[in-house]
Amino acid sequence: MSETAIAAEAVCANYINGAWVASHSGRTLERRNPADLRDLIGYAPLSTRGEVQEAIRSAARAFPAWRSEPAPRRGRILAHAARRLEEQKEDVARLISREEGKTLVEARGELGRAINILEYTAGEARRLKGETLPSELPSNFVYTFRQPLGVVGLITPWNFPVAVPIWKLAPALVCGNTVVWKPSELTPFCSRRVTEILVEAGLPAGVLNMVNGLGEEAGDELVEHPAVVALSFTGSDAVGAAINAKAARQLKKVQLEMGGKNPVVVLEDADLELAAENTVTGAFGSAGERCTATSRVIVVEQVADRFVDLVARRAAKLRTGNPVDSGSQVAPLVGREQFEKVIGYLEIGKHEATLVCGGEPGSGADGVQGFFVQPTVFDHVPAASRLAQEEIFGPVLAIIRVRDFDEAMAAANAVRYGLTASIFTTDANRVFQAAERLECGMVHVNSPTVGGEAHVPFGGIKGTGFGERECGSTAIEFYSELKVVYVDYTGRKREGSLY
Ligand code: UN1
Repeated sequence: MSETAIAAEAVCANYINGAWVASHSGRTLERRNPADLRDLIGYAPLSTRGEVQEAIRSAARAFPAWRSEPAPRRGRILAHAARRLEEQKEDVARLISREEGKTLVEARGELGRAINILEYTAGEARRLKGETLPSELPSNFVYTFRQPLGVVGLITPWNFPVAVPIWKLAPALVCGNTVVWKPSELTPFCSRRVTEILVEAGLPAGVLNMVNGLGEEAGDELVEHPAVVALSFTGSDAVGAAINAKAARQLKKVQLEMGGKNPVVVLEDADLELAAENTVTGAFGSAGERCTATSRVIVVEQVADRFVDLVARRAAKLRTGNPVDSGSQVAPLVGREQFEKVIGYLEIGKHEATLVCGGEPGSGADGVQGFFVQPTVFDHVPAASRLAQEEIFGPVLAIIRVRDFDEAMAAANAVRYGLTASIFTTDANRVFQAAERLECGMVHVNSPTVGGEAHVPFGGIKGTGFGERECGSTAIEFYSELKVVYVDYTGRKREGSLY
């Protein structure tokens, strides 16, 4: 279809200065249901830098009034948004499934998390606290309090098109910042819905601006524009590093949440059934398209054959298929680019390791064409191979065999990422030793590598994370500035001095 033939209403609008406005770039990206390529959803506009600048100006104008709004009132808007999202939950879950491809069950899970974040952050509005400190000086009162940063730029991915934007937007807004949000161009209809819900909940014009577009154009304008004082980004480490390098020149505050190569460590004393069950959940849930997905298993040789067998049996039973059907357990990948990348890794894996199951594209309902990949397990994966080192973001699991606990810790840490790790063991000492030694931001014991909660900080170290953690109390720290105030109430010239 030529660009001119696209009906205007099929293209998502941007939301700038309290109004839905069509992009005038004349460029769009087509979005089809990844489970059924016959289903055309619509188009994302690829907005220009000028349109992003307009959104930034709108956010800057709205800032003085929004920062003066009492925080509990800002929080109430988030509480309204939580209720709206709850009311629309089933409908939004279907939209996520259709546009991003995850199963309906997974989409409902994502929305449950988004609602929790809105509720939690609404409560945080009443707890934006500072501290009081004693001074060495007589009759001096010292206190700290938090202030907003200004206009913040948010750049979000497609794999959690509602929850991740909300976990950035909610704390940014509650702290009194105004926002320009550049969502992924692959999920424009979910982004539109998130914006609608927040706006209908009562956000004043200009406080939230949403501009669709490409990272290298619309996103880059946010990174480079001097009026944007802070950036929060979730996506690949290559893009994150580039954002940070540019933002550093203007000393912008930056928060990056990037890739993962998360291991499950299975020791000889583990409950192997439990370990296999949780490995499969972590590796193949959301088709492996989450930064916390399990992509490596590090298993001690003594139990490796038994463990691999248990995993393979479970993986072989999982069915790909239409994500809205309750019988489908493995969702399609989000789009062609991701699909081709993952298929490429299947070929790499066949050369580097031993294929245990899967290894081919999967099929949709009744042979409908979609971006399905069979859940795939490779065994005897060399620790330095590409399969063991690179983030695949698909339903592909690499099994690495080691001799003992020490070797397991070394293998777990021998990647450039550090988001999550799980350990399966019944030895309490090993649990605490592993918690200390694993180089990552989040450790799970006898449970999958995925998942988190609204009030718990989320993020990683090494090539995964930069800046404060998202969610929980650390999100408030990122989106606000701490100010220290000294009040001398002696009413006379200071006696003594401070150094
Ligand atoms: C989770 O597994 O807890 O992009 C959610 C991502 C993450 C969200 C993961 N930021 O996959």
